[in-house]
Amino acid sequence: MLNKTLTMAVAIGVSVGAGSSAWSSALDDVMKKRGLTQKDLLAAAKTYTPTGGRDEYLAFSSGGQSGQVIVYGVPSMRILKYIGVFTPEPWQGYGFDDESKAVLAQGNINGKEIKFGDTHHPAFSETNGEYNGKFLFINDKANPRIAVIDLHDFETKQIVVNPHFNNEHGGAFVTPNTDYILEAAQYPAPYENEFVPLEQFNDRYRGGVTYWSFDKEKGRIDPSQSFTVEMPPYSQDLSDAGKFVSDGWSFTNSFCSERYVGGIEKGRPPYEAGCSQKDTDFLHVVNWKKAAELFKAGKGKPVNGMDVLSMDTMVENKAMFLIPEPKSPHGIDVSPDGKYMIVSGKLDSHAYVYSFDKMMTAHDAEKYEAHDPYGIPIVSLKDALHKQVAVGLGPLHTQYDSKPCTVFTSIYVDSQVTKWNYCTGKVLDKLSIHYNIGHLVAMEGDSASPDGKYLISLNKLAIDRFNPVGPLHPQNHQLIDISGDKMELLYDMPLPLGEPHYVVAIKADKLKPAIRYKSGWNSRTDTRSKFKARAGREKTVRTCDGDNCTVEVFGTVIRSHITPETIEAEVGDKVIVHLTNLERAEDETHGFAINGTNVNLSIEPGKTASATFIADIEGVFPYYCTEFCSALHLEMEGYLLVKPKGYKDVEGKIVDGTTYSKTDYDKQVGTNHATQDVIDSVVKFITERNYTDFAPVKELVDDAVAQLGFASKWQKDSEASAKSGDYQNATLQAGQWWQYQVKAADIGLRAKTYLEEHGAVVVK
Ligand code: CUK
Ligand code: CUA
Repeated sequence: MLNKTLTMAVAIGVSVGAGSSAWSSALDDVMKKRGLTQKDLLAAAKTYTPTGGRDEYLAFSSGGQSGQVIVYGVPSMRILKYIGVFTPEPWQGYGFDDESKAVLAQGNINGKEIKFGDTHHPAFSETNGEYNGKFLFINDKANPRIAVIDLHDFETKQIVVNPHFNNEHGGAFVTPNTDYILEAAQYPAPYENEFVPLEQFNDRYRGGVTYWSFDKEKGRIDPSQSFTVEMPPYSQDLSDAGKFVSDGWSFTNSFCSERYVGGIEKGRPPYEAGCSQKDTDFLHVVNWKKAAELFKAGKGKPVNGMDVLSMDTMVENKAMFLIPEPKSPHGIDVSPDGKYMIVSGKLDSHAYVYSFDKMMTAHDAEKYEAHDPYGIPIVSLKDALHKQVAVGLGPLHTQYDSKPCTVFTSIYVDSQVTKWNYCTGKVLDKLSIHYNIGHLVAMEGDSASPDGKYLISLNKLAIDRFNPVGPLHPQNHQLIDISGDKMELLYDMPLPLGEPHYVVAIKADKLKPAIRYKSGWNSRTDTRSKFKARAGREKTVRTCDGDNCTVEVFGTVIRSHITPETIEAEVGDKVIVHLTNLERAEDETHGFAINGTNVNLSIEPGKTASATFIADIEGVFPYYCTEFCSALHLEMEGYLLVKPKGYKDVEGKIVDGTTYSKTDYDKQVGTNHATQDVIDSVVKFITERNYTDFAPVKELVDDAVAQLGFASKWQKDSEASAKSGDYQNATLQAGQWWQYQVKAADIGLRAKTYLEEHGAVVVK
């Protein structure tokens, strides 16, 4: 088989080489044929990642309306994973296995299953303001929720529903040591779950920020230690937490501080007009450390099971004040040293740089210009402002460079990125992007020590950048080189999965994802599964309580079979299938799918996953492995037999479609011995070399040894059958013996190739 493949490859190679459209090996020629310039080649060289190469950064993008997270590498811009978060993701079995259905069910609202999410802002867990690579948090704007993703396996572990808000936008933002995850409301609504007429908007509708307490030991949000700070019914928008000098404070901006209520159908001018009349809105400055103390001292009032700190309590304790900010502000981004906060107004052409020092001087001296209608003191813009810089029309978000005082601001209306200096207020460079940039992300660009290097522009419109695929266009993420004085556009990447808003990018070597699970692992709760099965101990149990019967399967999967190979039930039975993947080998995931049942599992090495369904119609339902895991993957199959109620099994036994004689047996055994010779030669090649110096090879060798162990078990069985003259079983058992040899050979060859490519040396 190997030879055949080789011959084919050579044949293809020859025909390509001989064709008239062949690429020349001369670079000039390729450039000419593809119409590329020197500049293009340089850009390509900066992003191109050769086969087997790795990226320096991993970017985690919100998946917008898909409710997911998209992971891609930088600078290659290769997509590596979609993480199912608020919505089912079939490839990962997320929302299909019982274990992940339980995670999604945590996100039910008023008992109702919510089928989508609108993810906006991912945030890494931090230690002293630095990304620590342990967790990722992301919000759902449509249904105010926050999810916790463990970066150990890139799976969603928890979803919490905000008990006070009916909508949110300003999540998820973390405090510098991940004590709290911030989630700010967007469209004001009453906290209580009841109807309150719009006429009572000013009195009863509220905004706010929820501070979700994160239990770092457990890796989960602890709602019992979380609280909400009540805010006026302005539309709170994004937030950021202070760090270093400003640690303990958080900043949340808002629009529509006009508190305008639309109603175009009743002749009122629309929200759009009413929410943009004033020249300024408000930045909310909150002392969250103080708020946490107040909460712990019992100063909150429970609403829907979680405490709220009222505006009065916050003001009395000097824990909250406001500062005017430019018209319809959007992003707020705290500088790496925590000294400055940059805010941009969508309807202004300036970025505003606030000085933490200045605002605190005014606040400490109680030097306020006024109070808002809710009694919250207002520090004047003048008393808090460090600089106001004209950056372009419609500035939104800002990211920090590794160079001091240098930032990049997205300019939505002008479709540009502006690079500027927030210490001096000088604009340094502008770059056109395509088109209408929203957020932007620099490498570790919102941490305490940004890396610079690359910037990605997350554009709202792609228009003409890609081959047309119908009226709905992909999003366009543009990679920009920011290592020099001038920004240089390198690459366009289409992202076809919802509208990503924000992306965070982390140095890849900070992540240490697992290769396999501990055996029998429930990955969604990170505990040993009660339903773990061991090889040889698989069982199926049918129990009845009156007329209600349950068939429960404790099975296993391993190349290339599912145990059990037959599941029998009667119509109406509840069927629960638990499968444990016995593999230890890297990337040996098995799937499990059954016709007409929505059963679809992804079972990575070590994992135990379960599916529960009602066998509601009688019939024959093949099941199979959905991952092409081995040469005999297609044979990784079985039958669910759903019999009529009270069905009596037919007499007789299964008649084999083909019968085998001693000749067949001898032929199979001959093949097996020849195969063993190949294996022996590979084993010799490996063991003569310093293979133990190569961790991946050691793992492959362990796997191969396990396969050979199975082979010798079947060899013994087949020899015993032959001895008793049962050539039918002897031949089939010899076939199974050979299957394991083939797996061992396959793994051995992979190890051999690895050693050849990585310069292993002969040691004996
Ligand atoms: S938002 Cu979309 S561009 Cu939801 Cu952070 Cu600013
Ligand atoms: Cu397991 Cu295919």
